[in-house]
Amino acid sequence: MAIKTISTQVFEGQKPGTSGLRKKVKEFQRSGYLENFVQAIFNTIAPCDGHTLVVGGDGRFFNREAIQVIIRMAAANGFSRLLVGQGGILSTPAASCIIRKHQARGGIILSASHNPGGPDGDFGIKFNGDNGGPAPESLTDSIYQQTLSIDHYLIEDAEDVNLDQLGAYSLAGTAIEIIDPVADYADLMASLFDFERMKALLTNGKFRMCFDAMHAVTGPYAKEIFERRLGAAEGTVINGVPLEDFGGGHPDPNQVHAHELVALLNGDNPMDFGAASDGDGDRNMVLGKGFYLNPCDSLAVMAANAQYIPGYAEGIAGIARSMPTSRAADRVAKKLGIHCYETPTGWKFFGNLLDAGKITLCGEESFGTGSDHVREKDGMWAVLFWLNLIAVRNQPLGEIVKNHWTRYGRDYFTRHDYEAVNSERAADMIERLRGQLPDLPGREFAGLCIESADDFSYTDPIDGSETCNQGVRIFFDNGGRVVFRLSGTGTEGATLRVYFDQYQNDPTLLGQDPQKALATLMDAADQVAGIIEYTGREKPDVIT
Ligand code: VG1
Ligand code: CO
Repeated sequence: MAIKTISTQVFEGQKPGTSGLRKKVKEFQRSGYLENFVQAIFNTIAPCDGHTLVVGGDGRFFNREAIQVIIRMAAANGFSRLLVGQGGILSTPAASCIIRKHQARGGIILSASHNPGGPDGDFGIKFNGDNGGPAPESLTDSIYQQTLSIDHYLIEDAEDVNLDQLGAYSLAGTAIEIIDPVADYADLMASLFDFERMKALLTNGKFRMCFDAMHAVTGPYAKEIFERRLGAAEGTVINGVPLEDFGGGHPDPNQVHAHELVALLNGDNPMDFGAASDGDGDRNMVLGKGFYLNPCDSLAVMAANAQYIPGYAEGIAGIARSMPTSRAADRVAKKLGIHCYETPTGWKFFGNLLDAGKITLCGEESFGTGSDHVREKDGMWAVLFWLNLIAVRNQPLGEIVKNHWTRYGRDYFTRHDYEAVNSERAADMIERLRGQLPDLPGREFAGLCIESADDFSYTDPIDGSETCNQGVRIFFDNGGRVVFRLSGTGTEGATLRVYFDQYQNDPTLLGQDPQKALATLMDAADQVAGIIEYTGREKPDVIT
């Protein structure tokens, strides 16, 4: 075996977005494309000598090939130890857990999350640091700079490693351990939640639940935790085998894509509790009997009830939410006398706050919730939190949330996505909005008057770093808010996201359909921004 130095040429556009580098599989299959990016990571975090690296992915098409390349490159770059999930599998939160538990230098996670997989689908790669969290912008910027000047990479000339066999191998002085992807993570969950109580609920012969793993990474985790450790009936986990193309589905846990699950929680004889996760296991959708739980409400209700959960029984230090997430959590923070931070979209912005102990819980409207137990959002964790809460409060999910609204009022929220729209037109729309910002206050649209408008920027309270242009926010005099931003995870054209939220505390108006409750705000948003005109679409592609 020998280290080979391979000459390479720069690929344009290897700039990480909201969550790592995401491109079409075809792009990643270009000779040297993956290698350049991986070498750029190693150059940025050098020296690698003597360090441990965690490697795994969501099991999508190209996962195994990519892992073999990364193993050989990591060995050539001097890592002393690699921890690789069996079968190439590691959910994003499990990777975060393993990095922390084994004091690794970091981890490489292969995933395009909820984006479709398969030969014509998407692939992605992200680097997480030694705290287990996504690389901050300063690091992703350095990695990108490296990709612009790279001219060679290092790779060990060696055979493929058997990813399916647990055990230890040695490759040119690097110890390669193929590890159980689930065990450390499941143990962490057992340390946070009251498994005994949850087991009693799941085996009482009355409570019925279903977990939809959407043929993505959470299948093995859900089977171990729900069916083995918590005693739920076999078959509780559906679509539980990770498939390279997610069974042709779209592993995005929302009501549109997890329709099989939604049907089980509605209609005749609905189940009591349902949940789904995404491609890499960091998102969650939680449903009660005939009840949809909005992720913004999920964060707020969790914060208000954290004392019921063993891992959080001593109280929470603070909360953070991404800017477009509704302000429901802010109300809970106020009542608890703790701070609620507002960060840009993307989990990487929570890392410093978590590391500094400023926050315990954090969340995003995009089906992401998590805590200081790892440094990623965590789908299974969120589902277990809810199950634990239901077991302790002995109330159905819908009732817990409705009680919360009665106490705090309800922040109606919805997000409209316009996918694969013309990139230039979408950019023009946002540019025009930015240009209008100073003139918007005082103007009226659809009968609502604008109070203030800005483009969100954030100064990290821990390291002082600044992040600008994170979304146009428009605040109306009725308390409503509309946010416009372009996605940083899409791979085709542009995806425009429009977020609406509005507070309501009239007890007779807490049970409306959000699409109706927010209808006037939607009219106003279209009038201000010209959504229909710029996108050429009459209505959004996805509503969450
Ligand atoms: C989206 C979500 C964002 C989330 C990100 C990564 O980003 O809006 O809240 O953090 O995906 O989640 P964007 O830039 O497309 O809006 V995941 O589960 O795809 O890693
Ligand atoms: Co994800």
